[in-house]
Amino acid sequence: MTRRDSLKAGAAGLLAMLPDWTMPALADDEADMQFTDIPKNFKPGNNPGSETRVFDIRKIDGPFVPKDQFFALQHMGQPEVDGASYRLKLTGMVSKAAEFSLDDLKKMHPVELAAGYECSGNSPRSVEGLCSCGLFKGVRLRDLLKQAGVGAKAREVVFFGADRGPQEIVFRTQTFKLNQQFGRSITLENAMKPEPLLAYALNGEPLTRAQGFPVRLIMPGWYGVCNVKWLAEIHLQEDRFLGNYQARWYRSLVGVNGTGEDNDPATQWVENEITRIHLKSVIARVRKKAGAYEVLGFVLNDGTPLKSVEVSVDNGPWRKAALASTNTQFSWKLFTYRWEDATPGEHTLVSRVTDVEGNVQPTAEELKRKKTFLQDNSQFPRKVMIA
Ligand SMILES: Nc1nc2c(c(=O)[nH]1)N[C@H]1C(S)=C(S)[C@@H](COP(=O)(O)O)O[C@H]1N2
Ligand SMILES: [Mo]
Repeated sequence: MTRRDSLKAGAAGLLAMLPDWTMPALADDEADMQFTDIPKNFKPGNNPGSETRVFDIRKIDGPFVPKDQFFALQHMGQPEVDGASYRLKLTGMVSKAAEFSLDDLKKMHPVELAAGYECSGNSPRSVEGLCSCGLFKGVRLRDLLKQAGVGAKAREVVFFGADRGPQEIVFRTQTFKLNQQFGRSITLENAMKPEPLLAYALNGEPLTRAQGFPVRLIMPGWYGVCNVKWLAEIHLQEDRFLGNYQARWYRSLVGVNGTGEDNDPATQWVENEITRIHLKSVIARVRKKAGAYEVLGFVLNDGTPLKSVEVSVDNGPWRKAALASTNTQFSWKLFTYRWEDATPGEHTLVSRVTDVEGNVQPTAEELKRKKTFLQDNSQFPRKVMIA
């Protein structure tokens, strides 16, 4: 099932979401205000018959999303991998081909890292629910590579999942449909940075099957597709890897310069890989609290420090939101805005984030030059009813 098919299956109304989602208890004078912009067919949570799980961002309750609410997405189903016989293979341009059992990995120096990420297809269409933040534990990718010894010619590190299925391979006028493993790659330079993690635990527990048991890659600050689940093999090579989910299915097509019209000779059409998360903020919840309304949201980005998050009410001036003290470089960054003068009725709220390098979250209008729907980091105006 493709990601879009599974979203469609969810939208088709495969029964209701499971009712056992824990809601944090609210104090007597607290209440969550209703969003009036949520599509009627929006079904977060576990939909029977679908392995896709959309996180309900109204339920954010702290820095980490519990494992049974953590969003889940994959292209070819969730393979069941046996932890006892599991071996992570290192192949290609390594000094010596190596295999690591789960115990081997757990004996190596462990690292804990908070990582928030989203699917590059996350957007208002799914009420921005294809994202989560968790505390991952594992070993540094570079520790493993150093242990195996990187060959002098190696430039590219390819990650294969245990999941496989038919993939379309287009060559000029021919289309082949062949059985392929899920694969993604990064450069050796990125692989040797301290961040990439081979994770075996989330929020203090072993990964679940949905999360890529027993081991997955976590690329902090990168889009979800880079975080290869059910990691089976790491292959080192000299040339670029051009697998379907690296080079074709996941890419952006954006017009730069000129007018951006299809036939404008001054516009260049640029195709890029999907790698680092584009700066985004989202309003997730509005809660009546202590005589005012608390607007809560999150930011996802590539780890660049933030300059500001601002909120505008009914097209009014931008006002500064406060960033939570629990935020870390690669976590999602929670923010709150204290809305003092809310009046009964429907209002439009929107947030905008700016980082220290001067990147500003664009409006939907400003993103119109992107032909492909991936990397929609546009400002998301929310409609909320103050009771
Ligand atoms: N092996 C494998 N890893 C995968 C995928 C996949 O289909 N197979 N899907 C990717 C995509 S598109 C996303 S958005 C993330 C989702 O991560 P999550 O399930 O932990 O939320 O997993 C990525 N890792
Ligand atoms: Mo994705």
